[in-house]
Amino acid sequence: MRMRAMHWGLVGVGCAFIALATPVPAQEPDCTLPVAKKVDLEDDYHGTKVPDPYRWLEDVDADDTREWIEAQNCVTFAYLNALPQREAIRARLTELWDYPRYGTPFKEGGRYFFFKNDGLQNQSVLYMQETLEAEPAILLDPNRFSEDGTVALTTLAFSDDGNVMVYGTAASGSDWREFRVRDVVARRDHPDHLRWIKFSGASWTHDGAGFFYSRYQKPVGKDTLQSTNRNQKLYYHSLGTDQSEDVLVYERPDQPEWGFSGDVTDDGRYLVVSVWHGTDRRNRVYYTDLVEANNPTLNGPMVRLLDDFDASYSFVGNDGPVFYFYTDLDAPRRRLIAIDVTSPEREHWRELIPEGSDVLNFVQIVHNTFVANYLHDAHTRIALFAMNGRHLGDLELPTIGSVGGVSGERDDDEMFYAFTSYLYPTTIFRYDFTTSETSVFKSPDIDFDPSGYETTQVFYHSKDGTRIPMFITHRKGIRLDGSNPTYLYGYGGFNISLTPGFSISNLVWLEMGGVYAVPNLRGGGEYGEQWHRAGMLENKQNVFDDFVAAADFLIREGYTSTEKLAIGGASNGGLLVGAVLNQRPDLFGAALPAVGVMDMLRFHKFTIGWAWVSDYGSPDNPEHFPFIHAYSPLHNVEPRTAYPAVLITTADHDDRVVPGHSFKYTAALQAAHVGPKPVLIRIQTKAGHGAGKPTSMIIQEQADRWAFLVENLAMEVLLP
Ligand code: X97
Repeated sequence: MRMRAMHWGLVGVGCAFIALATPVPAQEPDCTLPVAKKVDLEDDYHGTKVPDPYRWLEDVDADDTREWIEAQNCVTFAYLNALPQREAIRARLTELWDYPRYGTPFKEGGRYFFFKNDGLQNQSVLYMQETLEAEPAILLDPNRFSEDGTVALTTLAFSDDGNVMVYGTAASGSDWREFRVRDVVARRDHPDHLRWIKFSGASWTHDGAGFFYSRYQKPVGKDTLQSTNRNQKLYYHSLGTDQSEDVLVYERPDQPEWGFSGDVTDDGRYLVVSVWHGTDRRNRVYYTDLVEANNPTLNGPMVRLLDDFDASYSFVGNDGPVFYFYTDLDAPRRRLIAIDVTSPEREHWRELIPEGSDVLNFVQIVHNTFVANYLHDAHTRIALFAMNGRHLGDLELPTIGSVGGVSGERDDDEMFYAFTSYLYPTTIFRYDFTTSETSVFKSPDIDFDPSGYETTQVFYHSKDGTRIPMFITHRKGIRLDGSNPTYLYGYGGFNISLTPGFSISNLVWLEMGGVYAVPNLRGGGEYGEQWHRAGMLENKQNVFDDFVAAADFLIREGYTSTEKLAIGGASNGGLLVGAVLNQRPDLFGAALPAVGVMDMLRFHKFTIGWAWVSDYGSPDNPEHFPFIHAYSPLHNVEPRTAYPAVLITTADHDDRVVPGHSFKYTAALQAAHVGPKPVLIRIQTKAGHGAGKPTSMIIQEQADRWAFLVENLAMEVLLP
């Protein structure tokens, strides 16, 4: 590797101006787009030399990077502030957002708990009540964690009797968690305080004396927001002790990339440990016998039940030594099996629910019934099965949509679930197993009439002929004359499915006359593991082809035209937008890549990035390098190209996809861009990858996105 300073570019900034959660002052700041300096640095990948002139932007705390960030935000916010519709959009978002909404209630130790947001509260509040009719009381209000709502509540885990709970918090959107313990009856915290937790839940032993959780070593040296996460260890924390006294339950120093997720079974008898290796869906399953639920043995041997890493196995529940899993072993759309751990050989496994034509998304046991959540063409179907696998029937759902947040225990007679769709505000339903009746439990009190809009599901053919589903939502009666502003949003990776969901942000887009289109690209989980594999590793280009084919379809069918078409995506979807922009800069009017993986040659060097090698492959592998290099957004920006209007977004505390990806990509795109359209980056402070973001910040960001599209798709907007 050679390194020599080439040309120290102009960093002409006349203002110190950073992203604020509150509206910025109207006064015009004096700033110009900084030309990022280029350094003469090159890496050799298996014989191919690849320059990395903006490597310095990876060091987010260096003075020159901070200057660059300030200058970029200065220019971006000056631009956004001057957009005529921005304030009206923000006001409309705020107005529509302001309605009370509830999460799915859940029962713990005989009491009910639920989340509620009054409307504009930055974080939803946790309530408890003795019965569904009783007056609810606040158990925990995350809005009190911080002044500006940037500390969010994450993990929740109750003891078996429901009298004490562990809760996790995340500051400024980081993946790092701190755990605390709260007495549910006294509604006061215990002194326990645990740190350096990531990618972990918590699970109590049934004596209520403590819980299992997983953590990393406290990072040394390098920034906690950049250093790599390896060597996760499984611990047991005894209530009332210092974290330094936690008992190490399992570690694998010989396998630094393995992680461990421990769950105590509902009967308190076993600790089931899922061993994960990054985002690979295949896992291992180990367990240890706690022997006595109320006097558990913590140091029993760890039994390696499923140690072949040949498929994904998700633990559902158990009847004594009989463990139930849903798995994709020999079944890419998954099935439910039972393994008796006293005779664990494969020939003794029993299949309870065979693979069907729909993907088995997840399974829970409520009322001694398997509640199976299937995806049929990317929308939910719920089927009920007896414990012996007999199909009892399907639940009737209101329309094409998604069911999430199913709650209920094995001995309950009722379950609750949330139903949502593009035009169906999230509603909580109660199902009574004794009468087989479904009723609306909580419907959102929202001033929205869906009858003026419609969602259709279309199927189009991608480049290689594959049939891809796409949801299209818009006002009824639009003319298919190519004039409609259209927002095409995709993801395409990691077996993640984009299923229909209600969002106020999208509603405002629809109100402004926009079309909202979501194709279910390959790489996702919509049709099972085969669909996922068709969009990963050397097949990743299929994802981009599917997205481009969606754009072609929308133009061909008269929904929109290039000048009126915007694309968007976040995280792996930000990579999608970046890659497609390079391949088809002529096809779109605007693009919104958010928190994207843009440097495909160095993604594995930061935080949990190495985990994505399962989907992306590794640039260090000579067989993978060519297909990765061929689409990496940073490395395929074409010099002297007129790009569409681009608003790149990232945040300073994003430790899932570090902001350096977006910084380097912005510098490259701005240097290459020769057209009249703006290419800008908006860098949010005190925010991360997205989870836990306060409502006020979401609204401000969304107003900026829509205002950017209104301007650059030349929309005429009349908001109510
Ligand atoms: C992640 O990067 C999650 C990182 C940590 N993590 C794993 N495996 C998960 C996990 O490496 O949380 C996992 C969770 C959900 C989906 C897939 C993997 C895990 C699994 C079992 C037990 C414990 C942990 N993710 C990807 C991401 O954020 C997508 C989904 C989660 N990306 C950002 C991919 C590229 C851009």
